[in-house]
Amino acid sequence: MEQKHTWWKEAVVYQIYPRSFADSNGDGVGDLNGITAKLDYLAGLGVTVLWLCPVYASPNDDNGYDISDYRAIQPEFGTMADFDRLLAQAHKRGLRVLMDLVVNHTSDEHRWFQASRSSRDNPYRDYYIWKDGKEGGTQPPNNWGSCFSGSAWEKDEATGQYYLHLFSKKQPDLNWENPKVREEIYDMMNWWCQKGIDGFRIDVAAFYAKSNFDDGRVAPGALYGDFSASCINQPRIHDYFREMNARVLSHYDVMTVGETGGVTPAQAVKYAGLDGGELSMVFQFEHVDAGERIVGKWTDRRPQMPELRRILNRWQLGLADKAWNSLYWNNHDQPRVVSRFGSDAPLWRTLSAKMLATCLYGMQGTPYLYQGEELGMTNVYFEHIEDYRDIEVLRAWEELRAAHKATDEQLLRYFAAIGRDNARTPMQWDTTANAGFSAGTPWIAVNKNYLSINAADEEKDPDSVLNYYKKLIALRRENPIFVYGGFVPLLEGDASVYAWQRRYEDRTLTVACNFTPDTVPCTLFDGAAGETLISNYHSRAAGVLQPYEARITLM
Ligand code: TEU
Ligand code: CA
Repeated sequence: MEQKHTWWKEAVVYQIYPRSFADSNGDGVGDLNGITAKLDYLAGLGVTVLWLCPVYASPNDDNGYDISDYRAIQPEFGTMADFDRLLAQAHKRGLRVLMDLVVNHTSDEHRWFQASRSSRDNPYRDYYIWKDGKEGGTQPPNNWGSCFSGSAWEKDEATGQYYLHLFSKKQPDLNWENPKVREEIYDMMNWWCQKGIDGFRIDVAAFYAKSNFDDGRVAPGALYGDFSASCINQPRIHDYFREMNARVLSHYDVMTVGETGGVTPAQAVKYAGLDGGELSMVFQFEHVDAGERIVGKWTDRRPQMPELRRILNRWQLGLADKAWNSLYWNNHDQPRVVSRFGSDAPLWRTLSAKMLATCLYGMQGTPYLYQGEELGMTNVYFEHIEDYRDIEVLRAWEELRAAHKATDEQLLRYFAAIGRDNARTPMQWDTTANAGFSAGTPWIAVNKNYLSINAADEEKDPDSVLNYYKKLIALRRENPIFVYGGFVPLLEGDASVYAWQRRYEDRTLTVACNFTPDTVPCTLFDGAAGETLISNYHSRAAGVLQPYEARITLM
C-alpha cells in the first residue's frame, strides 16, 4: 500500500517528562504551568506534537505510571484548569498534545483495586488478575519475575489469593479479558478525546493479553521465570486494539503510538498496519536494546554500529509500504543517546550528538525528541546509590546484591551506563542555580555539566546542537522526501559508516554517518553533484568522513 499523507507522519514529537521539565512554583518538582511557560521555546524548535508522560493522580511509586485516578491531575503538577490552559495554549501555537495512556495496570490505590482486594465476591474482583498460590497458597501461582525485581505475584492477606503485577506490587495488572474493564477504559479515553487532546502514547501496549499462566523460561543465572511467552504479543491483543479503535480512536482525528517492547517488524505490521485498524505506529525496542547484557537488563557494554544498522535497516525495510515507523533514540526509560551511542567526551559531544540526530531524522518514520536531547544532554554519572530515585534501579540494587549477582561497584557502573534516571535529571535551561529548572531543591540532582550544556547558551551559538536540531526539523518540514521517501541501504558491510538513500519522485537523498572518532574512508560524496542540505562539519574532505561526520545531500 502507498503511504497516504497524514499529519502524524509529518509530525515531530517532543516528549516531556513533567517532573523534570520546568518547576513554576519552587517546590522542586516540574509542573504543568512550568510547561505552559516554555511553549514558545518548543514552538521555536519546530516540533509539532507534545507527548506528556503521565500527569494523572498517582502515589508516585513509579513516577506517575501507577495511576490512582485517570480523570484527575496529580496535585504536584497542578490542577485540571492548569491542564486545560496548557492544552489551549499549545493549540494556539499549533502544537498538538498526546497523553500517556497507562492501562496495563493501575495503582493499587485506584478505587477499582481497593474494591477488588476487599473480598473474593465483590463486583470489582475480576478487574484484576487473582489466582490461588501453589503449595497450599504459600507459593506464587508461577515463577514469573516482575520487571522491577522480585516475583510478579503478591499475596494479599485479606483474601489469601495472589494478584499479578508485571511491574511493581503497587501496579496491579488489569484483567483485559473482562469486558467491563475495557468499557471503563474506552469511556475514560473518550472523555479525554472530547476534551480535545490529539492522541495517546500507549504504555506497555503489547502486555495486556495474557494467554496462559505457565511457568516461564528461566534464563541462565536468572532468579525468576520470564513472562514474555505468556504476556507479550499474545493473539488476543489485536482484538483489544481493534475494539479500542472502533470504540474510541476512529471517532477522532488522533494519533497513537503503542509502546511495544518485544515486537518484531512482522508483529508491528499487525499493530500499525496502513489499514489503520489498530494504532498509528509503535515504539520498537531492538535498537535501544542492542549490545551485550551482563546481569538481566544491566550492562555497561556499548553496542557497535553494525548491530544497530542491521536492526534499523530491518525495521526500515520491514515496514516499508506496510506500516509506519516511529524513530527515537531517547525517552524517560533510556540513557542519554550521546553517552550510549556517541561520545560525551568534551571533544566529541557536539559532533556526535549532531551525527546521531542526522541519522535519526534521515530515516523514514515519525521522529520523537526527548527533552534535553536537542541540547546534547549527557548521562549524569551518579556515584552513589543514594543519588538514584528510580524504583527499577533501587529494587535491582537490593535484589542483585542480596543474590551476589554483581559487586556494588559493577552495579553502580551498570546503572551509570543505562539507568533510567540518566534521562530524568532536570532539563538544563540556563546557567542560574539548578540549571534554571527550579528555585527550590530539585527532586533529583541536576547534572553538574549544566554550566556548559544549557538551552540559553545554545540558543546563542549558531553551531550548537540545539540550532542543528532546528535546522534538521525545518528541512523535514520543507522537503517531503524526508517523510515519504523510500529507504535504500548502502555500504552494508562498512564497519564505521552507516549510510543509505531515500528516494521520492525524481529526487534522491544520500545520508552518511561516521559512528567513530576516526577519519574513515568514504567516497559516497566524491564527484557527486548533490547539494549538501546539512552536515555537522563546515567543510568536506575528499575520500573520507571526518570523526563523527554526518552529511545529507540532495540530488
Ligand atoms: O515501560 C515499559 C518497559 O517495558 C520498560 O521500558 C521499562 O521501563 C523498564 O526499562 C523495564 O526494564 C513503561 C514506561 O515507559 C515506564 O516508565 C514504566 O515504568 C513502565 O512502563 C510501567 O508502567
Ligand atoms: Ca512545582
